[in-house]
Amino acid sequence: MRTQVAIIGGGPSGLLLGQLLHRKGIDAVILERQTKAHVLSRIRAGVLEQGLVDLMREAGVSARLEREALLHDGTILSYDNDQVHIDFRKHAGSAVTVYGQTEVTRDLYEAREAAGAQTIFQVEGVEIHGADSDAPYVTYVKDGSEQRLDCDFVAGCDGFHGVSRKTIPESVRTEYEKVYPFGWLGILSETPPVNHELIYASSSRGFALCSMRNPHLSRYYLQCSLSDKVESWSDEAFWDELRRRIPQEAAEALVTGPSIEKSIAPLRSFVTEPMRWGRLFLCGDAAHIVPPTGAKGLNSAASDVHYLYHGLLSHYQDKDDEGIERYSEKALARVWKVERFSWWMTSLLHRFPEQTEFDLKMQQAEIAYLSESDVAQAALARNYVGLPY
Ligand code: FAS
Ligand code: PHB
Repeated sequence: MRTQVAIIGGGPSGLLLGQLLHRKGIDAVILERQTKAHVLSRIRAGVLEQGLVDLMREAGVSARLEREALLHDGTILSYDNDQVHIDFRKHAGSAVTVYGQTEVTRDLYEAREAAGAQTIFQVEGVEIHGADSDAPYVTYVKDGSEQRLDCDFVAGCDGFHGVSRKTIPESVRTEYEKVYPFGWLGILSETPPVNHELIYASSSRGFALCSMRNPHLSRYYLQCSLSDKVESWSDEAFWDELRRRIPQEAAEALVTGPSIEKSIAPLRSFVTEPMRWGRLFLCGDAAHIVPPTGAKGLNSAASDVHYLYHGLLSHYQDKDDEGIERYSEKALARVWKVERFSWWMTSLLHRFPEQTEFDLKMQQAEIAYLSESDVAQAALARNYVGLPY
């Protein structure tokens, strides 16, 4: 089998790239390890930058998003009972869009199927060959038999645990990592959100986040120990702890209900350089990971897709290779700014096991400065709504 672009991974990165390429008549085959149902069962990101919304529109898959998504003009940061509202419109001239990653993925799968573009599910043993040659190809096993996919380029959109990053020789790769000494316990509940905007809450007991998917579906997170197990957290224990960490007014307004999803995610900052090796291009979580505090995981995958899509388009339409030659440089320039913002938000709002009294004073001073400084609020707002591509 042959295609122009072999895409490894049918998550949001691979699907969005595939749909954008398809709209320009560039053929791409997606190889996905799981079933579609498994991919759609994942509960992950909830906040979209305008850049991702624009890409969804360019991909022709924004109709439901534009009907159903919520627009948020700001967010609240709280520190025990002190609160500061960050006004995105005032400081960054933009809003953010609240629409779950699950729905983004669903819309992209629906469009891909309607277009008759090929996605091969439940592939095993994917291997990328000749990425540093002019004739790369991918082998994989499907239903027990070895297959080969010849291509012009390979897009490694297979997430943190995929094979693409490891295809780049260790002698070529440099990896940067920071593992945080805590995780996030997240639940989804069919209850009305506690507030019309998100609340990022820092308290002496740890961090909490009040988010949502729609007016009837709420998403909450608690900072938890890495030794915590989901099964050791009853719904009641979760709600009680959440009340202790969010501002009193919100705690009193909180509507609780049974969780319909509950999971613990570890937090890390991670970047691999370069994001390109020959005709292999890494996109999204395959190349970088951020702690979700800045709502940047999915959104930084989107900016990678933007750079790679335009690079491939110029190659095929104009025989101009500057975009693909500079892909890694351009993608990483934005990735590192996103890594910094996500690390900063995480460091500001979480409690760290080895934190000293001085460290706590630094957090309090940062929040105090934020609450009184338009400049500081503008810096946070502009990073949160999304830096330019
Ligand atoms: P993904 O990991 O989503 O997709 C990669 C795909 O490749 C998967 O479908 C996988 O099955 C497939 N794959 C892997 N190996 C393969 C192989 N060898 N062959 C074929 N296919 C293979 N971001 C936020 O902004 N906010 C959040 O709250 C948030 N919560 C998260 C919670 C968890 C548990 C995780 C893991 C991530 C979270 N993220 C969050 C980040 C998340 O949204 C990612 O940034 C986003 O999924 C990135 O999309 P992809 O790059 O497509 O990677
Ligand atoms: C979510 O709704 O899942 C969400 C929102 C904002 C974040 C992280 C997660 O920073």
